[in-house]
Amino acid sequence: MARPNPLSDLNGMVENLERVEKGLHEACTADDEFLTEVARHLLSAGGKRVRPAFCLASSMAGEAEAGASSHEAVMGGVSVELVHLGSLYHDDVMDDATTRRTVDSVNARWGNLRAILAGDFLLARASEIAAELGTEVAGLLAATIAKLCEGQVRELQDAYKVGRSEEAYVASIAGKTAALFASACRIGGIVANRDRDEIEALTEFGHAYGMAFQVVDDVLDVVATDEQLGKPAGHDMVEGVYTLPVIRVLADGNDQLDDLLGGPLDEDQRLEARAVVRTNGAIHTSLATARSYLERADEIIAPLGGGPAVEAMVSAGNGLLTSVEELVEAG
Ligand code: GRG
Repeated sequence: MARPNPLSDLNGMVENLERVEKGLHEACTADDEFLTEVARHLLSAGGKRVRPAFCLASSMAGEAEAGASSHEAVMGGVSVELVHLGSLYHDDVMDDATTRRTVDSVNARWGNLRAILAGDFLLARASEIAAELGTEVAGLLAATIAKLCEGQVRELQDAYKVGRSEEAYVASIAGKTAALFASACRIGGIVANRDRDEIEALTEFGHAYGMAFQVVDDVLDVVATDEQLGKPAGHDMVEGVYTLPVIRVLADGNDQLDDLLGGPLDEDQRLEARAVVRTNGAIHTSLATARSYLERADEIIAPLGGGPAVEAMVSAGNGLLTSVEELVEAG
């Protein structure tokens, strides 16, 4: 399932993202050849570069035309993608993941120790770049990394908890995912010297979009195939991560799912659990929740006026939902 960059139709975005790519390549270069190889592994494997694209679009929000981004906006994009990459390195160690972006995960290829160190290296590079963009961006990025960790810890604390509440889920994804989208948009606004109220609106937009993004990601884990995801499907339930559709089926009193979950799953149990969640209305209500986050995102960004960047950011939300809705209907 191709999930392209949702902002690639914005004028200048393809070229701006090429500049981000160059910056990422340089940032992933270490004195040591081996560290360079490990640090570039997931970068070379692809990825949509969604967060840099939102940073770039935010830096042009409200302008009548979109085009070449400033150097600062490009480097803002590089810094947020490096944080994302670093978090994937660490996440794959925690999950003992074997595949990411259709290739071997870093831990699978080189072991946990090297994966953690290379992840740290990427975070250090992100911090270095953020510092070049000023103390506000540096402080923001550091606080964002802390929020990612807090969100992830919330998730770990709820592992295999069949009574996990929606509030606990929302608090976790706000930290582990929405915080970085919020900061990507905020950095775009800061480096473009936007008014403070515009910077706040961009931040809130990024947060709401990031919440929808994670809900969609969690629905995809249940409805998509391994090939479509580029990693094993249904892995969240195996890992004891009970996401919104699962929480809703359990809250509905589904005994079959309740009996299956609460501990590790074998292959048959994984397939059975997926089938229960897929055939229950929770997929549709979860997508409705994602839609309401996107509606909130659109409302927040409206005061920034029209212009191609804002229009692209709004239609990115529709694209996000359409791709998964099509998959649900086809499946
Ligand atoms: C030290 C920064 C740091 C974090 C430690 C491990 C951790 C705490 C946080 C993990 C957070 C995490 C993995 C959130 C999931 C975010 C998510 C939806 C990832 C998939 O994003 P895409 O679809 O992936 O943008 P691509 O491959 O396209 O970049």
